Amino acid sequence: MASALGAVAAPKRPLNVLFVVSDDLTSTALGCYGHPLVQSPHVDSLARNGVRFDRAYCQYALCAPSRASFLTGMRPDSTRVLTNGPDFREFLPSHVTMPQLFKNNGYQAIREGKMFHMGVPGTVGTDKWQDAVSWTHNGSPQGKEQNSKGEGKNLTPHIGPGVGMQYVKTPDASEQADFDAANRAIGHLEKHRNEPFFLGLGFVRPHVPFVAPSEYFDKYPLAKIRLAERRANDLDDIPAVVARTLGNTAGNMKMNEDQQMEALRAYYAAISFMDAQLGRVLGTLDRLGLRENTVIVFQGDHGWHLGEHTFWQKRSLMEESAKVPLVISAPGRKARGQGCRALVELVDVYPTVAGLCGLVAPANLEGKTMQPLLDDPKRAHKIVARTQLTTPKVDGRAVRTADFRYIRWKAEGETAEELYDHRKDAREFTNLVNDRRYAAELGRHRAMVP
Ligand SMILES: [Ca+2]
Repeated sequence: MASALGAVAAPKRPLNVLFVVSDDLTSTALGCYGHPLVQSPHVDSLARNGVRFDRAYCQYALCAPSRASFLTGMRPDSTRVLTNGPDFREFLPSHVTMPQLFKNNGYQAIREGKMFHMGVPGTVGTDKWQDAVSWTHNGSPQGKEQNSKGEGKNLTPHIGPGVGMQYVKTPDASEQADFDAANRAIGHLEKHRNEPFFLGLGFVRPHVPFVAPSEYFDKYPLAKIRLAERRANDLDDIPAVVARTLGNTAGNMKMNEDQQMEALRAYYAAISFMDAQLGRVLGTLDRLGLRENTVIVFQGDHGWHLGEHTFWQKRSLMEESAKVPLVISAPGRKARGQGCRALVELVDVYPTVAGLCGLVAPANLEGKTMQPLLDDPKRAHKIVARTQLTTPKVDGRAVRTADFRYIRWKAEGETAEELYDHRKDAREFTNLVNDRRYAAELGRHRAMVP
């Protein structure tokens, strides 16, 4: 009997989700995060329509463990995926993943591209690790990767595909997995526009090999590219275990400064190409009138060093490797075009997306919803963000608090520590662990590491 209260409210349309992950993308190389050169207009436009998280951290600074974590909503110690080999189902056979929760609630749960781990370039185009039970559609677009036609070079000829700093300027986009992934995503949006969907769209760029059409390289003249700020003796206070963990990605990967600038140009080109594919998908959402009914998440899987401390790529516990780009644009939320300084973790994404769509997430998730930050980005959220690198030989654990980064390494019976004061040393040049003035902060941070 609704007549006394007027018209019965129309049933609320369920919100859709567009969940986009870009592989090996660091926030430091995006326009909306302040990079002076990189052109990322579509990520930037998403940030103008939502909240840009300025202090978002991955839980593991490597692809498979990080993805297993944020897609299950569990920390790496719980998923037990600590390398690029295992499938999380070995350890969590009945856990409900983020896409699976949507599938179980009647959504089309569509995957195109790399969501769970996919070796790049080795297993691009395969379904290995993609957890078929999580999806109603499981798509793995293929790409020619380093075998694409065009002019290419490996700036690190002693290192092969997957880690080597190899690039290809290709004449067109047609052979690329990300181009095909966007085409397929557009097709899914057109087909499923009238039913609820969770569309997981995984771009493999800017992961090496840096393959992009030539026009994206042309956006970045070498004369405009700047190397990371470096300081004499910076490495003297970094524990030796760090270089061992990085392996062949330390020591500038043996690239000279000219080669490093070429590497940066190729990385930026790969970002702008990926961004253009994102733009095609966002344009389709607008064309179909789906934007007002779709939660959009854009994120990386971990950070990436661009030569800071002579390090490249990931697998460190420094700020550039732990911090990720994260932008959330959600219908009806109050904050628009704001940056959020609260500490957040990728493990928080699953409960946030589920909550925004009114779904009840599993009780054992280990993150905390960020929904309040989408209305008021100045709210507090967490006092600590955790990142780990815990292999059988090395146990590395980092905590990021409002003002500090603390890292504890245990390897071969030895313990080493790092403490950086972000109030005066955002680039983490000076390890304060032996500075007596910081004894109290050191003790406070030590107590946060299990
Ligand atoms: Ca240093």
